[in-house]
Amino acid sequence: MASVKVLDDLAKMLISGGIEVVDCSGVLGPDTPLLKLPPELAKDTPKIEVHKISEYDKDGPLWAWNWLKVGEHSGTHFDAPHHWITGRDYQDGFTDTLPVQRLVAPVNVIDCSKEAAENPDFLLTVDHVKAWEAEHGEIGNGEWVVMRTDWDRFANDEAAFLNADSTGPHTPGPTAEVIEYLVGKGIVGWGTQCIGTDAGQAGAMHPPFPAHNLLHKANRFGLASLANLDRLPAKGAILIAAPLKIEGGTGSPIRALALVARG
Ligand code: 23J
Ligand code: MN
Repeated sequence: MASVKVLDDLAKMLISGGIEVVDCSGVLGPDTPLLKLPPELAKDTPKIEVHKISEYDKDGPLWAWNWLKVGEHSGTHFDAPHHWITGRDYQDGFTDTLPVQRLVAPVNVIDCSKEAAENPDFLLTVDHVKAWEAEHGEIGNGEWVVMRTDWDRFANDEAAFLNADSTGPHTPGPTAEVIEYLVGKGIVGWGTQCIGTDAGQAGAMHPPFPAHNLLHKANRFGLASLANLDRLPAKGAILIAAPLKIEGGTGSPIRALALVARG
């Protein structure tokens, strides 16, 4: 069976390091940056708390363990279709019902790090994506697409990560047209290195929060606060991005892992 040889080769390459597993998640803890919404408009996700149950002490002499208070949309995380009103009716749009076959897929990494460094409000356009495809190859059905901005360098500083002023947050993201274009290509999902899948100023776009609106309307997934995308090739890596199987969940923190060929 051909598939046996593929998995046998993969296993050998994983053991030898010929395929590297790159950690595309940031640290999840009390200092992880969290989304801030206008208080008159909406409730925020709560601060992350890590509570010790025991650490080899009177509350558990031989073991250490914690319990967590954490919102679904915290840190490096997954957006399921039911997260947005446009995706509300998909029965397979929850963390416990979505098709896991789709979560392990080739990843296209669009490098916008230079543009984002020059302009925190940088928006990725269809022309830019088409130019990227002309250079690296077409984006295919069932694949992930992620926007590299190297924003993870701010992940230890919430103010810098959110980059908000009196006019709101200023972080890079996609235009509505890019998400429409990629959904048309059949992508499984779209990911960014910022607090959400949309740009900081996306509340004023048409439709508001176009990545959320258009991805989830089409039963596609979102990934936010991804890390270490500078360690991935433009094409050729496999991304594994799987949410916890939360009952009726709309998202979940993830340990995003990329398989990258070395040498
Ligand atoms: C709720 C409302 C607006 C946004 C978000 C959540 C996210 O970015 C998220 O984590 O999905 S923009
Ligand atoms: Mn989210």
